[in-house]
Amino acid sequence: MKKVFLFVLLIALFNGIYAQTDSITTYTKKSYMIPMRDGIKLFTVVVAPVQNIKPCPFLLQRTPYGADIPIPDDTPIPVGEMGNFKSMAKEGYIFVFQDIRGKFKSEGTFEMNRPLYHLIDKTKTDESTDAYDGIDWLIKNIKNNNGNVGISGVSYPGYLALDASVDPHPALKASSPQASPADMFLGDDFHHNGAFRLSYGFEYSYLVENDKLSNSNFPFPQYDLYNWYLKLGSLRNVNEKYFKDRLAAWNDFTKHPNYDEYWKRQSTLTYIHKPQIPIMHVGGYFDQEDMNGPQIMYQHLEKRDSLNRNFIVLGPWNHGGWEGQKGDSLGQISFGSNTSAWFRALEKRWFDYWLKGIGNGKFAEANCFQTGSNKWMAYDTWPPKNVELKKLFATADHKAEFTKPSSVTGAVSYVSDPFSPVPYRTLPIEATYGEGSRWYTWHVEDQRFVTTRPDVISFLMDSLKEEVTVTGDIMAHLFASTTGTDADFVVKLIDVYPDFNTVSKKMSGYQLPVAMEVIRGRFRKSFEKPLPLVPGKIEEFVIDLHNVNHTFLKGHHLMIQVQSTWFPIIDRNPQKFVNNIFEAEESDFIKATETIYCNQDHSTFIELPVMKE
Ligand code: PG9
Repeated sequence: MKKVFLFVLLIALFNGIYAQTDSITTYTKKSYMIPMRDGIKLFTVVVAPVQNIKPCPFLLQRTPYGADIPIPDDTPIPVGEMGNFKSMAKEGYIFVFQDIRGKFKSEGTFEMNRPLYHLIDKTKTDESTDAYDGIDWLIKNIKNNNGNVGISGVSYPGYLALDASVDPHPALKASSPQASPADMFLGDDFHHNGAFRLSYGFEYSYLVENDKLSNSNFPFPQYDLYNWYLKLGSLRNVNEKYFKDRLAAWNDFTKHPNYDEYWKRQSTLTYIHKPQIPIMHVGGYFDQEDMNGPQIMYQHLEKRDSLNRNFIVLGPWNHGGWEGQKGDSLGQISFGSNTSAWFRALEKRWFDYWLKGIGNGKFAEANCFQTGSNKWMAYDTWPPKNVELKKLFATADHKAEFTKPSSVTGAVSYVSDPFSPVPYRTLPIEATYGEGSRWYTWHVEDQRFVTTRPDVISFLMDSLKEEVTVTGDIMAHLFASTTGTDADFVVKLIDVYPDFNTVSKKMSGYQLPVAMEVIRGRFRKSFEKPLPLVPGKIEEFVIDLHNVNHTFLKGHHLMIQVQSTWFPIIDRNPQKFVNNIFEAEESDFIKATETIYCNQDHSTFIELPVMKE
C-alpha cells in the first residue's frame, strides 16, 4: 500500500511551504462525483493548474485507499510540493485521483480484485469499465485538457492501471502499472505457489474490508506477532474468534484453497493477453508484496507484442520503493545512487512522449538495475539472451558447486516442526503496516539469524575468484522426500559477503537473499488438484525464484538455503495432508523429517542464467 503523493502534499500545506517554479506555480483541487454507466457515482479529485496555460493531458490514479486530499476545494496547491509529480506538474498535467467502487467516498460495493466481468457480460461493470467511464467524463467536462490520458499507480492502483488498459477508452494513450499483482494464488500478495501468506492475508483483508471509510489496522493485543499467530492455531479460529465471517475476502480465501475458477477469473493473466496501449511495467527485486506480478505480466504480454508496446523496468526496490524514497539503499544494502530519481525521469519521459508528443519515443525494452555492481542496464530483450545456463548443485557436505555431486547416496535431513516454525524475519514481527514495522525491508535481511537453526540447511560455495553475474529467471530444482504427507519447501539463493569485507566492515559475512521462494508440496504437480506426498518417496519440486540481475563480486560466496517453515508470512503446513488447510484440526499438525537429496541420481540444484563475457 502506498499513498506518498497525498502525504507529501499535506505536509507541504500544513507547513505553509510555497516553492519557486519556472513555469506553472500553482494547482488547485476540485472534487466531483462522476457517474458510471450503471448510475453509480465515483468520488474523484481533480488537481489542475490554476494558470491559464496550453491544454494539458490527464494523469489518472484509481485507488481503494482513499483518493481525497483533506483540504477544501479551490485551495491553492504550490507546485513545488507536489511530491513525486513535482517535475511533471511544473510543465502542466491534470492529476486525477479516484476512489474505486465501494471504497471511501465512492458509491457501490467493493470487491477485492474484481474480475473483468464485462469481458463475459457486456452489461456488467468492473474496474476497466469504470476507468473507461471516468475518462470519458473527464475529457468532456474538465476544461483545458488536450484529450489524452495516462494512467499509473503502485500495487492495487497499479493493478487498476492494468485493468484500465483492457478495452481502453480511446483517449487512454499509455499506462504504467507499478508493482501490480498478476495472480494471487501463484505468486503475489495472498499466496506463493499455493502457500498461503497468512500474516499478509489476515491483516490486508481487515485493512480494506473492515470499514468502507478507512484503512483499518487489526487491533492486535501485542506488538510481536510471532507468538500471536502461533497461538492462533488452526486457521479456522480466524473466523471463530475474530472475523466472525464478516470479511468477504477472508471467507473467499477459506473457501478456495486450490487454484479454482475463483482465483483464475481474477488473475490478470487470464484476461489480459496483449498490450492494447503502450504499457511500462515497473517492479522491484525486493518487493515484499508483488514482486512477481510485473515480471510475469511483462513476459506474458511480450508473447503478443507485435506493435512493440510492452516495456519493463526492474529496480533494487521494495514494494513501491521508487516513490517517496531515494532508492539509494534498502535496509543495510546500498545501491550507490538515487535510483528513484532515475526512474522518475524515465517515467516523466514516458508520459511526456505518449501524452504530449515530447521526445523521440525511444525507450529501451528493459531497464533493469544490476545489484552487486550497482548500475542501470538497458536490454533489448528481457531476460537477455547472451547467458549460459549453469547448475549450482547442493552437496551432502553442505557445499554449493557448479559440478554435479558424484556420490551415490548423498542427502541431508532436518526436522520441521510446525510448533516451532522458522521466523521469516527477525523478531519482533511487528504488524505489517503497524508502528515501527520492518515489513518493508525483510527481503534484504541478513539470513544469519536463521542459518544456525537445525531446521534450516545451507550449502555454501567457496569464495569466488572472479565475479559472476546472474541475469534473468532462476529456477530451483529440489529433490526431496518427507516422512509426512504434505510439506512446504523454501529455497533461497544467498550472496554471502566476505568474512572481512573491506568495502564496509559492518557488512562482513552478511547473507543477502538475492532470491527466495516457497512451494506447497501438495501443489507440485497441479495447483488445481492437490496431491498428498508419499512418505519417503523422492520427488522433484521445481520452484521459480523469479528475475534477478545480480553480480556476485569477487571474494563473495553463493549459498543455497532450504527450510520448510517461514512464519507467519506463510501459514504452517500441517505436514499431514488434509483437504483444506483452512479447516485443519490441531491434531493434523505433526513434525516431519525432510530430506534433500544431493547425489548422482537426485541432485538438487538451482539453475542460474550466468551472463557471458
Ligand atoms: N499489495 C497490495 C495489494 C495489491 C492488490 C491487491 C491486494 C493487495 C497493495 O499494496 O495495494
